[in-house]
Amino acid sequence: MAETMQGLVIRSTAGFVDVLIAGDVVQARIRGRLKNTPRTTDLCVIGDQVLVSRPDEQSFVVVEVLPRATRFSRRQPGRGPRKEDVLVANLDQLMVTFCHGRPVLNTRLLDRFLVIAEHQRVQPVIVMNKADLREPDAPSWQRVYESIGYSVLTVSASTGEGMGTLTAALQGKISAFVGPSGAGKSSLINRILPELDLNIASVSEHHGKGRHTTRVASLYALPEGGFLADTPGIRELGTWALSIGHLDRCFPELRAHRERCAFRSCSHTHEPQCAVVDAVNAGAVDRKRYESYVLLREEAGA
Ligand SMILES: Nc1nc2c(ncn2[C@@H]2O[C@H](COP(=O)(O)OP(=O)(O)O)[C@@H](O)[C@H]2O)c(=O)[nH]1
Ligand SMILES: [Mg+2]
Ligand SMILES: [Zn+2]
Repeated sequence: MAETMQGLVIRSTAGFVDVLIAGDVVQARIRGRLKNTPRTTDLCVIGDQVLVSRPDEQSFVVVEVLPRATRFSRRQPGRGPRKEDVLVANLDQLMVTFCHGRPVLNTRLLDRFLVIAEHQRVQPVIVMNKADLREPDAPSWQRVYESIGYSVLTVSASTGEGMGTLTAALQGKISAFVGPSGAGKSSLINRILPELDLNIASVSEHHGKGRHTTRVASLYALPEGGFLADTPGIRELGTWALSIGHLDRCFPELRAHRERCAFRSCSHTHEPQCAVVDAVNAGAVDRKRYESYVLLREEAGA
């Protein structure tokens, strides 16, 4: 039996994967026997650690996919037993990117990204780009999110401000950038990985079609270690339908209060003796965050 080597899947196309093994990238096919094993999840995606064998000089074969520590996924639409659509295995953090200037910060959308990250057990980091356009005082929303425990990195892809801190935060981790069109995600990624040369659109061009034509999922290696994940599914994150029971668990600042509601299954909307509503009225929980909770709850049909 040939010796196997462990590697990281960095690109996935139909039937083949690119695997990074000790600094080299090899293209490998997936062993047929693996493909035929019944499963409820994707067999092999970017971020997976795999064992690869080399039956002859020319070919590499994935013989085993190692268990995933975490996965960033969504349910395939439709009824009946649904297969999980895993976008990235072992994703460590979601860089939730907004900006000063335009497009204006939409805290509802910010909360939606944070909830998706919490639900997927991926660490969210708030990135505020276009620092060159910011007002002198730190905005009040920033204090709210920092008090909850989220970190806010202020950066500028134009001037380079804060890029050292951002690069350090990415080091050694698998990260993905999400956020509204026009916030400067491509500009930031280009600054971090200039050889990628992503397409940057002027804000006015952002409603046009034909961008992001590639459907391939990739991990891009960072010079200092770590990877950026790029998949069409992550780009569409802003439109994900939420179907989350226990949505209140995805709002970290509610955790301390929800235990003290009179009703165990309190929805924190209309019940008497609701400790969450009391906390909002007392100013201990931010009212806009609570409003996001109520709106997302309605959307989730919970
Ligand atoms: N003033 C300023 N403009 C920026 C900065 N970063 C990006 N932009 C501009 O914002 C627009 C959208 O950038 P892009 O990277 O395409 O955003 P994406 O849609 O999030 O990928 C472009 O016109 C960029 O030139 C920045 O740090 N400061
Ligand atoms: Mg872009
Ligand atoms: Zn309650």
